Amino acid sequence: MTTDATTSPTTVPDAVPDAVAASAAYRSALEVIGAVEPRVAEAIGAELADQRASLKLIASENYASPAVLLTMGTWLSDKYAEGTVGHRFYAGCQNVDTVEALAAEHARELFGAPHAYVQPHSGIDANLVAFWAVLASRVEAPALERAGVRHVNELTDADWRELRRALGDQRMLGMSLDAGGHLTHGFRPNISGKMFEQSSYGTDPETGLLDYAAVRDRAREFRPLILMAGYSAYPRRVDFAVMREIADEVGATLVVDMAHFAGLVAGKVFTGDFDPVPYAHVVTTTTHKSLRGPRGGMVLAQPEFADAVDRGCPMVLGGPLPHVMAAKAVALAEARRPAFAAYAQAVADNAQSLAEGLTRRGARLVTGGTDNHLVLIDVSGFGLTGRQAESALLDAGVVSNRNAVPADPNGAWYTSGIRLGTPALTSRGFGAAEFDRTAELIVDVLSATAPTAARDGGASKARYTTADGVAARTRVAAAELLDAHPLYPGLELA
Ligand code: DSN
Repeated sequence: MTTDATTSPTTVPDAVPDAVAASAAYRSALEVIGAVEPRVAEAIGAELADQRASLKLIASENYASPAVLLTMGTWLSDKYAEGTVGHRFYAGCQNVDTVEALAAEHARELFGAPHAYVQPHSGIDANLVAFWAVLASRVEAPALERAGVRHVNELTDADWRELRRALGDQRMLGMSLDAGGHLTHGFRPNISGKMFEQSSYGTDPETGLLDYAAVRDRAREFRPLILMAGYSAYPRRVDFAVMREIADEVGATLVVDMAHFAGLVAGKVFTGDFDPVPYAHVVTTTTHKSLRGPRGGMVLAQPEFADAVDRGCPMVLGGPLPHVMAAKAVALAEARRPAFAAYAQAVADNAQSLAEGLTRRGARLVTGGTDNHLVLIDVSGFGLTGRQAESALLDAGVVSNRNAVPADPNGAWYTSGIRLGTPALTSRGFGAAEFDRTAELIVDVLSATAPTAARDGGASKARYTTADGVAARTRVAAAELLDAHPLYPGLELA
């Protein structure tokens, strides 16, 4: 992949997708699919109906445009293209070269990054590419050879220890899971927790806010190779200028996982010290969350890491998905339009409205509010676990997910929190009033829900009951909101 941003800016079209044309395209596609396996065609249609009918508040989900979705259903999928643009292990990659180069160019221009690698299939993949790139760029080659790696599945814990030792016992410092960090930031269930000796920084127990002085102290003590920043459940901005200062002071490489808030960076809601791109050595992201693209990942890098990042496939990635890279190009082109900046600002404004609506009605929020796209309710204030709250909300047509809160007494499975995000419903056109009404519905359901005893009579963290009629009433109210803001307006499958 080219590493400089010297190409002339791509022309970004302003036309909005035509619902009539999209309807015709999907109808034809479903007819073709249905002729082979009607049950799959039916499930695709049912998924649209389900998505249209649910109040989707999962902070990591969104609705990609028909243009992005249609791009994935093409014969670009049929091409193997291991390697990089102009340097492939397969013949006939000229069109894949075109779409990959376009996606990378849009990414560089959108984020102001010197280098972009658009092959990762997911956020975990993007992080793996970044971690190997840092190891490859900063650890001497003889150490890698001495590791004598066998097939990864055969490695025992002792092997991993040996491998880590051979790599010089490299360390990663990331945000703890219960403070909102992500399991790919060095935690045991993920390979990053085996590759690196890991330590975490948390948040201030009083305020719930990131305590930069504590991060600095921990970094000085732990001396990580990688200082990891980014989160999946922290409802605040991060000051990346300070994080870079800390990384520089201890000789660490700053890797920022912006998967959750990439849309806010793209839409210039997070600028200056809150934009990770100028400060991080390497930035990773998914493309399907607030960025509203296809399901996939991406890496942005400073020039010194570019070559190593480009070795992502085959080092840690399978063959690139050309149809998805093409869809990334389309989504990134969309994100460069003025309308996307307005969308991103609305995502943040709506999160404020949701947070204020919840707080006003008595819900306790971790950190007391939000300045990004998500809020985290501590549902212990309602006498519930996250699991009970998640299920009760789902019964009422509100789709959310349970999430640990800092120092969660209920652990990572039952949890004490509910995470809510605004990207998806903002894509449907919800504004401040609709999010305030959504807050009212959520508090109604949580207030009307109580734990019930387990089968053995003891306390249950999963069982609950909601007062008669509340779930049904909420479904009706949610349907009113959803009907007023249709998903893919004008798109008709029949
Ligand atoms: N699964 C994503 C989320 O929900 O935040 C992160 O991997």
